[in-house]
Amino acid sequence: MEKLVIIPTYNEKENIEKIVRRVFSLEGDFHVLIVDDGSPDGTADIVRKLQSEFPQSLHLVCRSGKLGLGTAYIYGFKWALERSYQYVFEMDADFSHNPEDLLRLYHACSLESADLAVGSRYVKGGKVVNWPWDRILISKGGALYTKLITWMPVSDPTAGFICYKRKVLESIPLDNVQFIGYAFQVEMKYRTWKLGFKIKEVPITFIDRTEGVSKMSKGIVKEAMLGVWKMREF
Ligand SMILES: Nc1nc2c(ncn2[C@@H]2O[C@H](COP(=O)(O)OP(=O)(O)O)[C@@H](O)[C@H]2O)c(=O)[nH]1
Ligand SMILES: [Mg+2]
Repeated sequence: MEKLVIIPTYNEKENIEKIVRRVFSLEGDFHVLIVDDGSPDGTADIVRKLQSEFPQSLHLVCRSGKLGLGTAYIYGFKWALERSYQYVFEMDADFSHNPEDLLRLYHACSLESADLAVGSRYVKGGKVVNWPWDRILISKGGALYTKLITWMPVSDPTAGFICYKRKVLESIPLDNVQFIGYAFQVEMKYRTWKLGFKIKEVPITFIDRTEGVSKMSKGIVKEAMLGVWKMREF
C-alpha cells in the first residue's frame, strides 16, 4: 500500500475497464481509487464487477451527482491520507494520459528529489496530439496567462497528470481548496509551490480521447481565468 492512482470518472464506460487493467499491468503494485459521480452510463457498475478480480487493489467511491473534478480529487486525497499511501497520483480515465508514464512520475518523486511531479505537455519533449487548434490555443494561452499573473515557474499549470508525495497533501489545507476545474489544477500546484515544495515537470505526450466525450465547459474556463487572480491572495 504505497502508491494510489485516483481516477475521477463521469460517463467513462468505454474507457474504464481498459484503463484499470493497464494500471494493474504495470510493475510496482499501484492501487486505484475510482471516484465516480453517479455516472448515468453505469461506469460504477463496471468497476464493481472488476473489483471481484482485484479485491485488494481496486477501490470505488460513488458520489451522488456530478460534483466536479476538483472535489472528486479532494475526496480521493483525504481517502488516501486516511490510509498509508506515500505517493498519490492524479490521472484521467480517457487515455489522454499514458498509464506507463505513472512510473516516470513516480521516479521523479522517489528517485529524484521532487515533492510533486507534473506530467507536462509544454516543456521540452512534451507534446499534444489530436487536439484541435482552438483547444491548444486555450490551453497554451491559459498557461502563459497563469505564469504572468502568478509567477509560478510551471510550464503546464493546468496539467492533470500528477504525482504527489504524501507530505504535500498533508501540508495543504484541503478543506480550503476553492476551485473545481482547470483552476483546481493550478491551485494545487500554486499551493504546493508557495509551501516551498519542489516541483518537477516530466515531459509527456498528451493524446486527446478517442472514446467518450469531454466534460470541459465554458464555465470551467471562466473559473480559471478569474481564479488565477484570486490565488495570488492565498
Ligand atoms: N468524478 C468526476 N469526474 C469528472 C468530472 N468531470 C470530469 N471528470 C473526469 O475527469 C477526467 C478529465 O475529464 P475530461 O472530460 O476528459 O476533460 P478534458 O480532458 O479537459 O476534456 C475524466 O476522467 C472525466 O471522466 C466530475 O464532475 N466528476
Ligand atoms: Mg480528457
